[in-house]
Amino acid sequence: MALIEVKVPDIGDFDEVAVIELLVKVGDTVKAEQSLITVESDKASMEIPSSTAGVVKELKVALGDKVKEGSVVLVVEAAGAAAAAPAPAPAPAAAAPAAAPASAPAVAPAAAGPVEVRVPDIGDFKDVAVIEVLVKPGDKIAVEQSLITVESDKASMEIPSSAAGVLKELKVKIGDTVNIGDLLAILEGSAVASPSPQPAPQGGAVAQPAAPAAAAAAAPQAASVSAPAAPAHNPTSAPIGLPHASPSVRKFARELGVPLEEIKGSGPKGRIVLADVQGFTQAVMAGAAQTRAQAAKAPAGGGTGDGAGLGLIPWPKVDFAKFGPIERKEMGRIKKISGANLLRNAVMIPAVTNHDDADITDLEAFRVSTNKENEKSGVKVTMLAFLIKACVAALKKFPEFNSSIDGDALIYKQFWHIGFAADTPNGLMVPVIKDADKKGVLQISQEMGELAKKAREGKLSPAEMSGATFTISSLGGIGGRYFTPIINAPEVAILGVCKSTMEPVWDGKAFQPRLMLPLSLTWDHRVIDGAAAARFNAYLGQILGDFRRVLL
Ligand code: CAO
Repeated sequence: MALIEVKVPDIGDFDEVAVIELLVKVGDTVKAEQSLITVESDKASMEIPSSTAGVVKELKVALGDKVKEGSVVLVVEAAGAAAAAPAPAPAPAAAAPAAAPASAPAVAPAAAGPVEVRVPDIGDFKDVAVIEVLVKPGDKIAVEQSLITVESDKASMEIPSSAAGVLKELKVKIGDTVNIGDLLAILEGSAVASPSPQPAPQGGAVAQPAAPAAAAAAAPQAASVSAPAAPAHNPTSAPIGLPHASPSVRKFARELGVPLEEIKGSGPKGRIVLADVQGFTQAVMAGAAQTRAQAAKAPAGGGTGDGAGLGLIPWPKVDFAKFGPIERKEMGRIKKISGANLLRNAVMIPAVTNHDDADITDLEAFRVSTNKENEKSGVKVTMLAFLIKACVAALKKFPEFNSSIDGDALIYKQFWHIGFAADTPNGLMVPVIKDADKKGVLQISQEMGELAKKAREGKLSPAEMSGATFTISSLGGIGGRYFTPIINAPEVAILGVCKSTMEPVWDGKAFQPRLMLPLSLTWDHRVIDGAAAARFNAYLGQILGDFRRVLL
């Protein structure tokens, strides 16, 4: 194993640049060309890539340090072939491009007629994307004034004007890709930089991975314009200036469609870091924040149901009568209320559903015999009552399923109130069996019968429908195989149950006829992960397979 010093390669004309982000830490495994740090001057920000693959042994720079070509960034323990590779030699300075802004262009006498401004040498970069347009037709442009910002995956840079004059026509727009020599703008010229930008000879810098020299090849950089300290997010406030973020953060935000200019940066000088973009996205998804676009579209008092508040295209409006006879019926009150709740829960909860089967052969036999014995009592023991007891046991074993999100915290409830979905002529209702942990299956069956009857008669009180910590939705009496129930917020999970069927199950020697119950557990991924959900279902299956386990 060889220890290799990774150094700052040729970064063009820039003498000393500040380290503004550390993208790796000691112990990390890095690939060749992986970005290690972000540096920034007043002209550009760029990520410095690793020249070798290996494990980071020592970081030689800290935030705020100044580095230049040849400065050691870190020490990597390289493995295999990479170990044999020499430490990256600083690239020859020959790469410094002709259009490097540091060498102020001389201004030639006024040019008559229109003047073309083209993309100067931007090093090894090909097809870089235009991410910002900084001027508009009619603007008076000074020599070296930035016209557009372009960005690769490693660096962002502003492209300066080589001439002064009035902008007559802009030849590029956001999203276009540009290369050296592409026509950017036409000015009604008054002065031309001399010499006008020419593709520079491709020097050593281009051999450097990610060629940060290309960033230096360009002029003042949008991301480096120090944005004033950003206020807390307020979607109605005006933009706070050009966002201050590294290229990778910009790229990440762009991929998610996140408006970077609306994010408050938590890095040095208000710089937007990856965590800020993630935090903002989570807040918007949870409804705790809105983008300016959402705020502009959202009607006062909430959504209209047409998707505008979500930034979606409007709901299709179709004149159905054109296609055949129709009848219009207002939706009932319960359908309207439950519909609004279901929509919110479906949109706001990152929900995942795990499907599983439980062997209830013995449990069903026990249920049938119990009902025979209790025929006279008039209380029928239902499979759902057993499921409620089994779920309580699983909720006790996996307490996060019985929790609720409260801001950045989880509320773990020390009570087990189980809601069950009841199909009524007026729509879906969810009565709640309170303190199901303290009740027997017979009592639960009896209460369920009473609550389901009340639900169908529209006589449930609000108290009888509140306080649930977990819900079961059973379609077992009707049919179906699996489905994906929607979580009943602020709960974090719901169990869907379908019709049990006799199936051939392999016992290691032969197929046995077993009564299998399909289970569909939907869970909130902010609170629960897939492994926990699989364990919850497996445990539930064990209990339903042998109900004596409830006692353990
Ligand atoms: N597999 C096979 N059969 C089942 C079963 C299962 N998982 N669960 C119940 N059954 C059978 C029962 O054995 C019973 O059959 P018998 O009449 O022959 O004894 C029949 O189905 C009715 O069962 P039940 O009276 O025990 O009622 P239940 O406990 O299944 O359901 C209630 C009660 C209120 C949940 C139900 O009436 C209901 O409304 N279900 C619909 C819930 C719903 O709409 N969920 C979807 C919400 S998302 O839109």
